[in-house]
Amino acid sequence: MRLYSMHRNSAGWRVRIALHLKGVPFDYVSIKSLAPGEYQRINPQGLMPALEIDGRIIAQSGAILELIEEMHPRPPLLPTDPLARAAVRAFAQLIACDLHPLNNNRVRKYLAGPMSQSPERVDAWYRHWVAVALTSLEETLRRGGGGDPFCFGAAPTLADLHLVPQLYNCRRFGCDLASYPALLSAERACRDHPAFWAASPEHLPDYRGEEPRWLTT
Ligand SMILES: N[C@@H](CCC(=O)N[C@@H](CS)C(=O)NCC(=O)O)C(=O)O
Repeated sequence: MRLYSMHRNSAGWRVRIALHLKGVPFDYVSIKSLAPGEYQRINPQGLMPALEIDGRIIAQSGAILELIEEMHPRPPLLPTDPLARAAVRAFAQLIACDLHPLNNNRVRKYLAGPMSQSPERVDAWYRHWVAVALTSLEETLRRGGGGDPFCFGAAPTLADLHLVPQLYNCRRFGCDLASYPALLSAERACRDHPAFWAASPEHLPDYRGEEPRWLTT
């Protein structure tokens, strides 16, 4: 298995956590540039991550996570109860489908470039959508008992895999996270987990110290 990603690529970080949780060995290939060209020959969409397995390329972190779960079911990334599974998926999808696509690099670049928005307005855009999403996620955990110690109970699930990179990203963009104690509590539990530790940006060969270390943010 070969994972094409870079250290702060949050969708790729989700996949790295899953691989470490399940103890699946993989080669990490650091992508230096997403400019049209070489990487698009691997993933036509030009976004990270992509997983190469048996010579085939799979894109989209959600599809990759499902594949990993199907090939390596233990430990599971979802609870056994169907309703609990749906709740975990809903939490993860709020991040992957509703928040992340609004705030990723290419969207911010488009706002700043062709849409002529100032850095302050682009940051305001980012923080607005973060606040909308994190408020819902916090309330979701609060209603469910929240952070016990992970988002949905005693073991990490897809919810935690999506939450950790997202919160790291929020801090990089100066978001105040004080209003989300249940999310922060689940994140603290992840920090004590070796799989999350191993998957964090500062443990990757392409981390050069430009961004904060996850474990000390
Ligand atoms: N839905 C995709 C999103 C992939 C994505 O947006 N990846 C980001 C990094 S986290 C990326 O490659 N961004 C490059 C850019 O925005 O220019 C997935 O989950 O894999």
